[in-house]
Amino acid sequence: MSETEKYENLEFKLIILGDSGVGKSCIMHNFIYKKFEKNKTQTIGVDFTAKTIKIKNQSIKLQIWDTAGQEKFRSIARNYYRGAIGIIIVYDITKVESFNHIITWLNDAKNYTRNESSVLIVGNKNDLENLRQVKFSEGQKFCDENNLLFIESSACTGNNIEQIFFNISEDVLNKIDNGIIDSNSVISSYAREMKKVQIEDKENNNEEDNKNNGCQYC
Ligand SMILES: Nc1nc2c(ncn2[C@@H]2O[C@H](COP(=O)(O)OP(=O)(O)OP(=O)(O)O)[C@@H](O)[C@H]2O)c(=O)[nH]1
Ligand SMILES: [Mg+2]
Repeated sequence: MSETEKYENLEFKLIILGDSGVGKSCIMHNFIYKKFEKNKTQTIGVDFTAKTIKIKNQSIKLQIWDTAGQEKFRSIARNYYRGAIGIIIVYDITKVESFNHIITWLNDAKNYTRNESSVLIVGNKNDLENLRQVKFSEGQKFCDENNLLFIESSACTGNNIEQIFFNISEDVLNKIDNGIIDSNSVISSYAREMKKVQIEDKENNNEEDNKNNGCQYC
């Protein structure tokens, strides 16, 4: 941890949800490798990656879980929702049905994740302007009405891909700063185990001290 960092070992679990083919895997791929993979195969179950980012001098390790949009994998994918603090729901701006399904994904996520989680809605494929079926203003209105973060992106051109991950992480970080999320609940599992051991050690030492009434000779 550098001197200016406020929290140690922050690790945010993010999940990416949305209909099959909206571009979830391409978004994750572009974020990690900075390039578009045109012929990505459909995700089976879930895919996982990790990347560390910095926001306002604060390092945050992102644990990113890319889920399969296909119905047959939904129950497998749900097993990975637990503990997620950021939910990214993607629709395809050229497919209105994927926009209409956001509410289903939202309910699904809310049933299986933490109450304080941040939710970001992403209208992807905004490079395909001539095929657009969902206006930017419609996406924005839906998110304003439901108190959700909103952004449009393109995994093809890279437009706003970094912002997706920065915006949702910044929202979580603000909640930690404001006491809505306990920072100890979003640290790496290794750091959490170490903290537990330190607390147990302290309690054991206190017990020893109490036994001897603090006297070091008896
Ligand atoms: N033009 C354009 N095409 C995109 C974009 N993002 C993804 N695609 C295309 O859409 C196809 C599906 O993208 P994926 O990332 O595999 O979709 P997915 O949401 O992960 O699908 P599942 O794994 O089945 O849930 C890709 O093969 C890309 O060719 C984008 O921003 N613009
Ligand atoms: Mg995929």
